[in-house]
Amino acid sequence: GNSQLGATIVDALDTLYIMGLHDEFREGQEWIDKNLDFSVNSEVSVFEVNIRFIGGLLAAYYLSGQEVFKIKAVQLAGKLLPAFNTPTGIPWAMVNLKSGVGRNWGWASAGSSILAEFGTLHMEFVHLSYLTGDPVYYNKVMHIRKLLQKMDRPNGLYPNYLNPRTGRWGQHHTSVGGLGDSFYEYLLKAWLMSDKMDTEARKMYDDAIEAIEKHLIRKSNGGLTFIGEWKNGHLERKMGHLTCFAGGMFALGADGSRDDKAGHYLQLGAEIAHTCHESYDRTTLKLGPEAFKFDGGVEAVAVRQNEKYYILRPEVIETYWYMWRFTHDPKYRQWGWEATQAIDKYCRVSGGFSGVKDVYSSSPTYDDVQQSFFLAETLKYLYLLFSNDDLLPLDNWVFNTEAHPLPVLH
Ligand code: DMJ
Repeated sequence: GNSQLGATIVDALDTLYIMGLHDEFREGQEWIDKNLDFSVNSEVSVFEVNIRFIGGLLAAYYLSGQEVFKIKAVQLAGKLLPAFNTPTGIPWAMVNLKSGVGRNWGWASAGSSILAEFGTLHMEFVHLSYLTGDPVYYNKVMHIRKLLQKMDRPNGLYPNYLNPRTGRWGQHHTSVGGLGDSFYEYLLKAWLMSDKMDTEARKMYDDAIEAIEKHLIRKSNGGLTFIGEWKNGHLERKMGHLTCFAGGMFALGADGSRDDKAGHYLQLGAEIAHTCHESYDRTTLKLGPEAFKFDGGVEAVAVRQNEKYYILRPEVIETYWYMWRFTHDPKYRQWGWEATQAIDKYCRVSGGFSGVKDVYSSSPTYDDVQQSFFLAETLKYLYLLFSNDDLLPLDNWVFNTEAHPLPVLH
């Protein structure tokens, strides 16, 4: 949005808390108490506000017990509710926080909402209903789920686009990276967060992953397992940095998988982690590109200039951390340390950290942006990778897609 909403402060709060930086945490809390105000005439992304602000505030509340975070999260959620006023109940991508008017991105297929956006509200909204006793949030996300369950899926795959007016799919594109990613993640995490009671979510996850494995996951000539993008019946042999989170997801979902294929999914997670590590290792800066190909002799390397950037994204480190938790193979700490050193060497600037425009260039230029997920996710996952397993054990905590830990609801 165009307002000063303090995304970095909110997104970083729980990282500060987990790292024991309590003075900085208190400063953040004070700022939020005095300045965080959602009655602004600003159009925001429902998804981004949910995962970064509501997720960040809820995690800060659960970790610290400070009421102000809960109050602000609930106020903000109220401002997002008008986005659900569509003919189908599938929310608009954007909403004006003051007027409540919603709309979709101009670039999305046939006026559609995006799967990874309307499908990444479940964890936070279930917690909002739990904390307030008001079922309105729960009902909104369960309505989305029911609607999705009723729809036909081409080849068993969920397309990235769904029109909120007609309830019909847009283009038949499927991705485990951008536009699709966290929808699959939240199916699995809805089950985990419910203490494994929400078996409907687990079934949807298992069905989706089976179709993805069949149609999107391949091995390159050089033996690298990759997840491609499905475009109208054709597989594009390209994988995004965003897709690399799936290694961790497969490992997290291994336990409880259908037909007891736990070993298979842990192995798949390890293969994705390896491929994503290769995408880092094959660059000059040892930082991964935004997207990389497996085509015509090219393996795990970006081809187009506009896919060579690294914007401090967390997904590869996230997967290293999950793989570390489940296997304790020291290579994951080694790979995490390589990434840490590269970030410190090439992304550190006087005012913080910056994205770089070309990971294959020995003299990189900066994009001059420190994304809020750098503090929320990248540094948190690195910190956890080098911490003991009893810091936020996965039996008790489920991380939202922005790495904000929410407790399992027993
Ligand atoms: C984050 O905001 C979240 O992880 C989201 O699910 C995907 N993109 C960014 C980080 O790359």
